[in-house]
Amino acid sequence: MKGCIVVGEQTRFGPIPIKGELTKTLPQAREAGFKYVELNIKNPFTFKKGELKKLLDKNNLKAVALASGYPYFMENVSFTDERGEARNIAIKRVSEYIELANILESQVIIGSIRGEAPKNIEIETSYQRFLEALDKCLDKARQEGVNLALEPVNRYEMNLINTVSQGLEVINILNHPNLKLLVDTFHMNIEEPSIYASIRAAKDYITHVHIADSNRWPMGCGHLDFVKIMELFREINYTGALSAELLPMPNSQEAVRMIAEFFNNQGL
Ligand code: LER
Ligand code: MN
Repeated sequence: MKGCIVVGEQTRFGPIPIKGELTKTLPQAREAGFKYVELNIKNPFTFKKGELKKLLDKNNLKAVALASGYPYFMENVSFTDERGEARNIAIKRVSEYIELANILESQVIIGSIRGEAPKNIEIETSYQRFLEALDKCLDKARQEGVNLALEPVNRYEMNLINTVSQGLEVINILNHPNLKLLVDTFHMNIEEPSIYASIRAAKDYITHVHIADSNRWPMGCGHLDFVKIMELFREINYTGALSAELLPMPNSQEAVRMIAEFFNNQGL
């Protein structure tokens, strides 16, 4: 397993322990001892093609995953938007993240980009629009040799794909080799009857993990049992990243210190 930390540009998306310009935050992650990062970047091509890879290499960092939620937060487009044109823009943006993931040998997270299914129409219509958009992105993902990591997100943030079993259902319907699952301990704590049973059920599909305590603070600050959770990840032979996507609480510096300490104690 790989200990990883989310690094991102300034945005209203909260659970990013290290926020700011990547030219400053990537050296910060390296100095804190990290080798793996997940990137939350506004525009996949803020940096010219290849430049971001150079910046990562210079800092001895590997980007194991790219978030793709910005087009939803910044441009108000998503896979479930009622406007066909807005759905097409969302697909185009995700395709750009996929191109960047190809350059970085990374994967792309499908989380917030699915949007909030509009309340005034049947949820089934939104679900079909989501499936159709995701399927188009999967065509691109196959061409680029990149995996997409579908993330169930708790009901208070999104109204589509809240549970691990709903995520597995999408994987089953689309049946595509490039579609995998991301499990987030914070969301699972809210939605799953048993975090352990859900991880076990999804074990063949998990390609990435978001790790945070029950209150989305660093591990050890809430009431999740990380002894049991870590034992289980080892038992199922999970070899991917545990990516700390959590609030910079009580402050960014202290959060980064606690995350690094947690991974060190785990021998990661
Ligand atoms: C949102 O809470 C979250 O967990 C993100 O990873 C969604 O992309
Ligand atoms: Mn997450």
